[in-house]
Amino acid sequence: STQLISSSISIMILILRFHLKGAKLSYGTAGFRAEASILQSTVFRVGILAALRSLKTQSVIGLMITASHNKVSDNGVKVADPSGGMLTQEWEPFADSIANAPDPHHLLQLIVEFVNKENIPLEGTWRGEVLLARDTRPSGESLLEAAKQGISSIVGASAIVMGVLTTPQLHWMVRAKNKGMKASELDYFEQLSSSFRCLVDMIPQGSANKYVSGKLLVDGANGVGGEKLEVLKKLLIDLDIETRNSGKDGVLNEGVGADYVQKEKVVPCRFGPPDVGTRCASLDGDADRLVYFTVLSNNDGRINLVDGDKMLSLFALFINEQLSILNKAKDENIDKDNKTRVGVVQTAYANGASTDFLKQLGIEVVFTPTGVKYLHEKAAEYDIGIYFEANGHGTVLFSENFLCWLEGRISELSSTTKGSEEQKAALRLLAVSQLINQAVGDALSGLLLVEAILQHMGWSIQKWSNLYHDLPSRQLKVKVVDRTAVVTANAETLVVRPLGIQEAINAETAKYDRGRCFIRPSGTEDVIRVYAEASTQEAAESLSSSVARLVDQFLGFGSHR
Ligand code: G16
Repeated sequence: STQLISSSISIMILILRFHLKGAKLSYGTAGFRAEASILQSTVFRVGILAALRSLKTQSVIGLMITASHNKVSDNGVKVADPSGGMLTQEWEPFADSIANAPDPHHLLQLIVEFVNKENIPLEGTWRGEVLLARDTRPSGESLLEAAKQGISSIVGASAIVMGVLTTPQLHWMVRAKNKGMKASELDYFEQLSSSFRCLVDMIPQGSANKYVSGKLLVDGANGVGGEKLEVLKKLLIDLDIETRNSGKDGVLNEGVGADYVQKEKVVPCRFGPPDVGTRCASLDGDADRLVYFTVLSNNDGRINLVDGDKMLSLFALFINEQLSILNKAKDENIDKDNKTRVGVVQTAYANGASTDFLKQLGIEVVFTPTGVKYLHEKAAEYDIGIYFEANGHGTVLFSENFLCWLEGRISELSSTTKGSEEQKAALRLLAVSQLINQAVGDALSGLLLVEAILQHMGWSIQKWSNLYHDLPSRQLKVKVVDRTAVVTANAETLVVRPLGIQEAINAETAKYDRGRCFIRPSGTEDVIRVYAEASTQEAAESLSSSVARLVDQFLGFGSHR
């Protein structure tokens, strides 16, 4: 079409400025990530993709510039679909091919072919709209500019710059805008704070114990999450939060943040012996992950980690409790054949003890490969789907059907038994659905839900942590010549290629009591990850080191760390 040709011309011109530099890129676990200086062309091209996605879906799309937990010199780009979730996996091959097109001619050809194949309407009244945001990385500003140019190279498409946001805030805004709801940053903060308030107001008399009024210390990873928490906490009268590592004097993700705390199991910078006994939490670089911890008293910098699995368990317990209050009161005719389906989604990284605990609660547990895009998709199959990676990335999804039923039940109970336990349980579930981000895992909304539930239960972090005892585990990463040489199956628990390595891993694992071990190529770093679990910490360390050596042997040179 004429428009495509004219937009193609602007692509041609711009691409000369944004030419491809460096390595082959892949959309990976969560978008393209690399050293920031080679990303201009990639981000420009993803801008084009986002505009086309907006035209295809006739909806608002999001584009986020972030490399989340990676080091500050890296950056990345990912796309949020109309639902606020991750870009549909069906478009990932197109993303890969345009990101790696060697020259403007090839790029143009790929775009034209794709527009035709997908029947993307270029001439309708909807011209495409993309919300753009970035985290606090210094390279973000110029990459955002490249994204803007990419979007506007599709004639008529508009790029709306939302500025510095957490990744989940942008996803939330995309979802809200497409649902015709209020979608500003202030609306986000107001929704979180009012639903939190609602949960706190319905706490049963006498259950809130003294500890909860104690301070919560939050490590902001020297990133955007700390900044935003400072704003949010002004709206929260029931929480005493002290934010550290909010970016003023430290480097993003360096010795701080949820990834560091969870992997190394040590205190982040600016936490130490005076904090023993205090409830602490850590956000990652773009605030889509959250872990809790306490500082151990032996003064060696080690922590008791309360990870994504424990958060998931806490949420599952609370939701189950509310459902059983609601179901107890249920009229024989209501929802008789339609029992609420609650499902939990985990990955191979989930601690074995957490899976046992959840199964004992009678909850259905399923596994997917790493990457919230997989977990989210699976969780959406349930009435209430709770998903978490051990690294603290996750959320709780409520189906439209369930919410519709719940709202009906609330109005019915308001006219019959107003103020009853059943009505409160229903209202709590509704508040949870408004508090916890329905688009993607969100450290800020997750933190408020944890705090509300702890207050509701009257639990200390120790009590929460004692729900079950984690099996000792260790995670390592190994540099190899080509990480794509590792191909896995069965939710990443089995290596199919290179041949022979799985047998070697099995033989090693069999030497350890309660041993479990798997390897997988990272989708965000150029490494192979090794995870090992066993009945003692020494055994977990030893199993992970032996398997890391196997990875070295099978996949080339390099020393693991
Ligand atoms: C991203 C993904 C997560 C994943 C993590 C690590 O998190 O969203 O689902 O667990 O990367 O992935 P990998 O082990 O493949 O490197 P984030 O917080 O970095 O966006």
